[in-house]
Amino acid sequence: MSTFWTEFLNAAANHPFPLTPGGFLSPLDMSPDDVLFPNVPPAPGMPCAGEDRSIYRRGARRWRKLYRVNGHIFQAKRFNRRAFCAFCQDRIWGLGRQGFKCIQCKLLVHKKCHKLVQKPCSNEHVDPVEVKDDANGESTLGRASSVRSRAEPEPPLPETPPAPAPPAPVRPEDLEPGSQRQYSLEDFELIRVIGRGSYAKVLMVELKRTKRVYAMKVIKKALVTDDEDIDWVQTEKHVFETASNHPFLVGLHSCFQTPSRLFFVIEFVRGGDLMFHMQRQRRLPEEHARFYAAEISLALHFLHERGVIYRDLKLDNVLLDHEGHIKLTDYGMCKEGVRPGDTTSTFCGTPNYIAPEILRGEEYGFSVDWWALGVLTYEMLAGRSPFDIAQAADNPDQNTEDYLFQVILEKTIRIPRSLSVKAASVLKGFLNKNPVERLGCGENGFLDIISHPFFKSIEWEMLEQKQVVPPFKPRLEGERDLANFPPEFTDEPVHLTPDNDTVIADIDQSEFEGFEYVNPLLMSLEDCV
Ligand code: C58
Repeated sequence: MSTFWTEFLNAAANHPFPLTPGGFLSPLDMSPDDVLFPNVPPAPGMPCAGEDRSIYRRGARRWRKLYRVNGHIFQAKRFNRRAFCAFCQDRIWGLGRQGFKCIQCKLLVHKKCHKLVQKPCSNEHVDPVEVKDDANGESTLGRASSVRSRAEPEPPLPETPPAPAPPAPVRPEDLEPGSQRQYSLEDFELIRVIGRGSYAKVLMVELKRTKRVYAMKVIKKALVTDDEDIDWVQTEKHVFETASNHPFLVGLHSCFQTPSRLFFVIEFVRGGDLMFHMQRQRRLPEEHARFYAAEISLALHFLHERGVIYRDLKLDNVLLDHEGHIKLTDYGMCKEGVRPGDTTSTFCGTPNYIAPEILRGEEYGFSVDWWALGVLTYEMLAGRSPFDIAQAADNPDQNTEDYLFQVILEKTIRIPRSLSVKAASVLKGFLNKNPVERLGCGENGFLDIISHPFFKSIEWEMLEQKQVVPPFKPRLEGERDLANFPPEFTDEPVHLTPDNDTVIADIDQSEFEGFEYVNPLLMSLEDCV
């Protein structure tokens, strides 16, 4: 059995006319093209004044794994209602992704039975790229969602399915005296939209009681309740808990939910992101790029040591605090529970930063983060992506995701001659297409990074204690200065659309039980106000 993705990529690479980029784009990713320039171009399709087309804000996506057996194209699925396995006739029930469904003929089987299916697919000739969403709103190829393979055996099938427990929101008055109170949407004033991804919208908010500002990541449950996406909400929470102990990772204030949404309240980092900073600077002096790359390395290494692959390093996710130190945000793509040498295989990330081993459909580990750091460091030093293709904008065939993937896999990376030998060497080290030879991925792991000549002037211990003065201090007028924020969200209304009863009726609220959380450390800080 091969994963469908491997085959699909091979087919795409040999395809004379590129498959539509829409085949890859997530239908959830429907915000207008996330380009950053508010100006009007001289003519449609022309770049705006000062526009650098190499830098786009594009959301990360997860691709769903598809398994091909006997003409069927199976996708992991969670079944809330009655479903019976077409192979063993038993009921498909249990938590998590307990079954597989063919995206063509809709055949349902247990995950454990899917390889044994003998009945061929009745609908074999449907081009998977052309498959449209069916009436149930189920996704087709290209929808941005994750697959996390479950190692545990299937739970035994109960005689009668347990009734889903009703959601149990905890009210402050229900709590023991002295325990932390929970938060709700009413506690916050929504100030403005500051970011958006395939799954989430991010707001700047104020906690009314303390007037403190936070970032609030809002996720619609309807987008995660389908299929196997639930565990990444858990992962995001765990990573937040881990991250609270590190100076270069954003920490979590609290979590709460409404019938339609999940909310992560995040410590607010005020200096904007590296994407915004780069758009003003074009390219950074080596000294500056070195500082950021070194702080990011420490953050990644911290996560790796705790079994987490970050998987979504990009300029938009590197925030600058008021002093100019970095903080990584967005743990929505993380993979947790990875031990040294362990691998995973979910196809995910943001196209420009996806490592070759992911594109090749190979198993991968922490190596993908060091690749992404290579791409990001290249962007800082060169002012453009290493995979930028001149004239690509004019040639529609070269403007597709497939073409980008082909370039990442095959093209030799050109390092601008203006860069120093050490900078060129660190870029070549991180951007090695072979993860085994890549800088940071060998036997010595992180040691090879900290001892690389490019980082010679870095005092790593001082750096981790924020004892090194950042090369650039974001200009901030006051607590709520918006000068460093991307302008594209300025006009967006901050309100959340009212809950829709029919959408809510389809959500299995039991999936989100226990989501509420209050960070005790941040809470006690608040009480000091
Ligand atoms: C920043 N790229 S999680 C805006 N986007 C985000 N900002 C923050 N967290 C996240 N303090 C995002 C996104 C996430 C997932 C979906 C995609 C967007 C954040 C966290 C903590 C500030 C921001 C740019 C920016 C940075 C600072 C202020 C305003 C805008």
